[in-house]
Amino acid sequence: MTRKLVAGNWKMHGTKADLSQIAALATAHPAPRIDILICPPATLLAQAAGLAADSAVMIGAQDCHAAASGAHTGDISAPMLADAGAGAVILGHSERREHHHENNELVAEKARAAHAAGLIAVICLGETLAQREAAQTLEVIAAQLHASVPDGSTATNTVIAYEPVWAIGTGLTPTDAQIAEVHGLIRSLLAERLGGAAATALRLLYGGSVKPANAAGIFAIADVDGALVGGASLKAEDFSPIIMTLE
Ligand code: G2H
Repeated sequence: MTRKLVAGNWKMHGTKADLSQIAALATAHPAPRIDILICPPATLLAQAAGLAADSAVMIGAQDCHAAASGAHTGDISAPMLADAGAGAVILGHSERREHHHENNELVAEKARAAHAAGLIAVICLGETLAQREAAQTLEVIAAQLHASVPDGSTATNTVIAYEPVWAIGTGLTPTDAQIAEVHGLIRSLLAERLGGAAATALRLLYGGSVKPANAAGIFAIADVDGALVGGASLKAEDFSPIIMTLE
């Protein structure tokens, strides 16, 4: 059976003092039965990776450029992230789609770059509240999946995170049925694209206001293989109970 994955997205939070949270997680979960990923800001990547080396905690990044190198002031490439010790990179998060105008095609290019650098691409999909209210959720997710996930994606190099935009950082979560419906759609579309075995093995995470109090319920939903956690990943005392729900 595929190992579940609990991933933490620190977003633009954290300074060197917060590296102690990663050390605490590594100590608290020396041999977890699931995979644990923490994605701190790029400034902390190398130090975090050094701290987490020889532990069960994988370190990842929150974005990468699609090119391997070049005149791109302020950007960081996938090979640079790998060089800093990252094993994964979050791509197409709704905050980047909205505030950095990233579209599906750019997300796919970045995912190709991540794969080429040996990184796991954690590709985010999600509908806005307006799209859900207009009953467009399934078509939006299908279109995002089709165009954001590049050929060459496998269960080993790719994770899909379903994050309804209206549930991010708001405290709102969809109903179990709403999550199951979207995850089921993603699984069946992946089966058409990659074949049944790969689609079954590829991890589908739910993200959006996951916290210790709702984690067990979310993990019990069909086709949910873990979570992408924002606010509740910043402190080991919050993140650890979410991990323990699956251990
Ligand atoms: C969604 C999630 C992590 P939060 O963005 O990617 O954040 O758990 O704070 O809603």
